[in-house]
Amino acid sequence: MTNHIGLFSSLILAILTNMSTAQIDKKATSQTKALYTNLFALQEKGTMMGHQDALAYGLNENRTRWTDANNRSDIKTVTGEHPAVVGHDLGHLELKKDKNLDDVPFDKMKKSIQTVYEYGGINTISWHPNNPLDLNKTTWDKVDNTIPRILTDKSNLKKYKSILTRLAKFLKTLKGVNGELIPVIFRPYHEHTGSWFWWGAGHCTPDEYKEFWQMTVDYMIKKKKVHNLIYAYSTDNFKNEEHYLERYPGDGYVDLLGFDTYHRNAPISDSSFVSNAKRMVGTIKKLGNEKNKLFAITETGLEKVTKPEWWTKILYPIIQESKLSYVLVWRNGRPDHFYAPYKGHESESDFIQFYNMPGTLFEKDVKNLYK
Ligand code: BMA
Repeated sequence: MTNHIGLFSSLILAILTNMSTAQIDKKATSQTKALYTNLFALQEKGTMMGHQDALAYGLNENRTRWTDANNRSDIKTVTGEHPAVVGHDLGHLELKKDKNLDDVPFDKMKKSIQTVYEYGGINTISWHPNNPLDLNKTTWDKVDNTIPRILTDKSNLKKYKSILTRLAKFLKTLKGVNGELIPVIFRPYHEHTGSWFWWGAGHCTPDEYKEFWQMTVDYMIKKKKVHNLIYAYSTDNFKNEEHYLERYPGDGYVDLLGFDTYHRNAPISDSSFVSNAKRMVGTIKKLGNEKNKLFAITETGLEKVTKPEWWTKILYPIIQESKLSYVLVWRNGRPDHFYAPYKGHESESDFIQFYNMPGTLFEKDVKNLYK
């Protein structure tokens, strides 16, 4: 009898330990661990709104760009609140440039990251790096076999690791007012089910992609001792669960399951976009529950938001009661390339309705995630 009880309690303990240590970086800082845990609780409250480069630049009412403001975001101008999640991109950090690939100075990016952290929001970082083996080639240069060449050749591996060293250095400079590291959802090598980046499906095998991801994460955590990251795996559109997991590096290497999906050819595609997105949300939700992982729509949007009711008629049905942690729309880069409303845009009032709908979370809904 005692033996049975002993066995039973050690089994329970094993399950609980496994659950509480599901976060892949066992040495994550206390704020990063708190964020990870609190994100699961927040799933019950709703889905956070995210916007790429929200505080870096945007569009004025007359459609000119603003770039020089402090504590401004187009979503705040429209609703009174910043988005709960703000995306940033580290492309060109590997080139030792002062500005990223979209002209955001890295110093300014750091300040935005601090601002978001201070108001209680979440920062997520993607990375569109040039080719590590030929830095003159952009992220979109479709060079085959970069990944196997890094994995199998010592001098190539060295080149790659020198870039990771730079990355680690940057991530370790992200600090709050008390000197603590700011947690970040890090989302490298995204949209890898497509072939438009050098790490894409057409340019390496699934095993190579997995090994590359694992090596990268191990290097960041074990060698560089970067402990403020939550790791997001994010495909592009996918056909089914098998396709989603084809290049999945394993539960020990991923904290959050995501995917990117863009609404193109509206309005003809409206209903197929919604049904496809719902199907994919269903898949990551199922996997998230099975694997005890967070899940989110890591990028989406309709360029120029050409459908004034996009927020309540297209996006809301996709995220409603989904338990998605967040949904992030892409950047307000130019008058012909923007994904969130700005003051005076024709989808503005619909966005305000979306903001007021149950379960959409903005700046003021995300307090105390780091404790
Ligand atoms: C793309 C476009 C590009 C940009 C890139 C990285 O979707 O917005 O203009 O350079 O993302 O942010």
